Formats: sequence, structure tokens, C-alpha cells
Amino acid sequence: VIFLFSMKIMVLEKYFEKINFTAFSIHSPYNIQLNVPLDNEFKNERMSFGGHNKPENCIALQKIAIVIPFRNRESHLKIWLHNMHPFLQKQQADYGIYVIEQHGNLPFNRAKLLNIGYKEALKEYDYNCFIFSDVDIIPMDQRNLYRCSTNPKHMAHALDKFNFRLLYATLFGGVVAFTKEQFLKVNGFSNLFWGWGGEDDDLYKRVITAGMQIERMNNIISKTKAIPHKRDPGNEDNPKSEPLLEKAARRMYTDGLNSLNYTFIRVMKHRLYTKVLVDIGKPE
Ligand code: UDH
Repeated sequence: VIFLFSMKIMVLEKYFEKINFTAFSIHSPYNIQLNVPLDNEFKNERMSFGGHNKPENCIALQKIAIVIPFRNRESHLKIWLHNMHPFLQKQQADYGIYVIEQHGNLPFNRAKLLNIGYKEALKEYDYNCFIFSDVDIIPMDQRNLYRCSTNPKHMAHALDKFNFRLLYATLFGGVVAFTKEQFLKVNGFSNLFWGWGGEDDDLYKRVITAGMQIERMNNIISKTKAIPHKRDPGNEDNPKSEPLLEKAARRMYTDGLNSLNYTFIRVMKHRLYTKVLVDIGKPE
């Protein structure tokens, strides 16, 4: 029985690998380039300054803001942009790239930066889908559609560094996609997680508390590359994450988009992305 079952799985996996979404003329696998020469910038004359692009011959159903939390990761950003612009354009996406940079050397607050990205992106365009992505995560399969769905979507569950398997059932980190309505329903991320860890588990609890489910595409289409790196200075383990997580459901309606405060410093329009520099204050 076990033999027959594993044969069935293998046949199904092969079937999924062969599906070719010809409507989009996209193919698997996607050829990620990690060695990007310093002077190499993706060229598309139609793309607007600030990293916004729309498909030429159709009106996309979703307007997608891709929001990246950032500090001191220039080399990863270059690789991400070089790979992701062609990837998104092949998927006929109407999208803009927002890199939200934390000013100063205080502990990093990934979740707060993502909340800020949501607000800052909406000042520029009528986005209705938000993809919150780490700067070092790149999809390996062109069929992995960077779109929102009927439930919040987890898009980094099949990482190469974890052997393409979901590490634990409630994992919801790396890359997640929310419609505007879904993100408002959970009041965004918590603003209280300073340092590494916990904010993604908190978001998972918000989604479930709000009565939604997590969606994940199959593990083959979702194969994803995580660029290896060391832990960044200023992003040490957050010792407060466990006590915060215990009260996640109770906190969610008072801690998030509706309690977000920060100081906008400046916006910089680069050819391939919009960078917003912000002062997010310090841990309480
Ligand atoms: N980020 C920055 N700068 C920082 C810290 C984090 O830009 O100083 C952003 C960046 O987008 C990054 C994301 O926050 O992709 C998540 O941070 P992370 O990459 O540190 O988190 P991850 O869980 O890595 O992916 C954990 C540290 C790995 C150490 C492994 C040692 N073998």
C-alpha cells in the first residue's frame, strides 16, 4: 500500500511539473540569477520610475504593491530586483515595488516596516493586493502567481533551505499576500515585535482569529530560493516574542494599522523601486 501510495505521489508531482500555463506563456522552472554584475540593471523602457509597471495589452484585475522591509541589504536587493521584475512582468502584473528602510541602528522591526509600506504605497496608487516579501526570497517557478487570493496566502512555505517542506503547520513568514480587505480585517501586523522572530506567528494568529484560513499553492509550484546569509546586527532574537504571542488574539484590534506611528523621512524614486526611509522609534 505504501509503495502504491508513493508511486501515486510521484506521478502527481511529475504531472504538476509538466503543466504549462500557456495562457500566460510562462514556464517552469524560473532561472534565478544570483551573480548579478554590479552595473547590470533590468531594462524595460515602459516601466515608470519608482519600479511600477503595468501590462501593455490588458488591464490587470489586481493592483499589487510589493512591500519589502529593509536595512543594509543592498546586495540582496539588487539580486531580488534583477530577478523579480522580469518574473512579475511575465505574469502580466500591475505592480509597484516599495522598499521600506528603517533609519538608525536600533533593533529591527520587520512587521512595523511592512505596516508602513502598506500605508505609504496607498498614498501613491489604488493598490488592492499587498505582497509582503523578505528581500532575500525569490520564487523558483514562474507558475507561482504573485497574486492575492480569497484567503491570505503564504508563498514561502517550500524554501530550498528547508528542503522544500513546510517547517511547521502554522508557519506564515517570508512572503505573504493579502488583499486590502484581508489586511484591514486583521488590523495589519503587530507593531510591537522588535528584533528577530514572532511577528509572523502573530500574523498567523490574527488571520485565524479573524475567521480566515491560510492558502498555500502546491510545493512544486511554490519552490523558493532563500539567499543564505548570517544574522544581521540589530536583529537579535526578540526575548519578548513568547509573552506577546500568548496575547495575540486579545491585542490584535488595538495593536496594528490603527496604532501605527512613525516619522516619514523621505521617499527616493529609483529606476527599479521606490524607497521610503522612516524613523520607527524604539522598543517600549
Ligand atoms: N532585514 C533587513 N535588514 C536587517 C534585518 C532584516 O533588511 O538587518 C529584512 C530583510 O528583508 C530580510 C527580512 O528582514 O529578508 C527578514 O530577516 P532575516 O532574513 O534575518 O530573517 P530570516 O528568518 O533569517 O530569513 C534568519 C537569520 C538566519 C541566520 C542563519 C545563520 N545560519
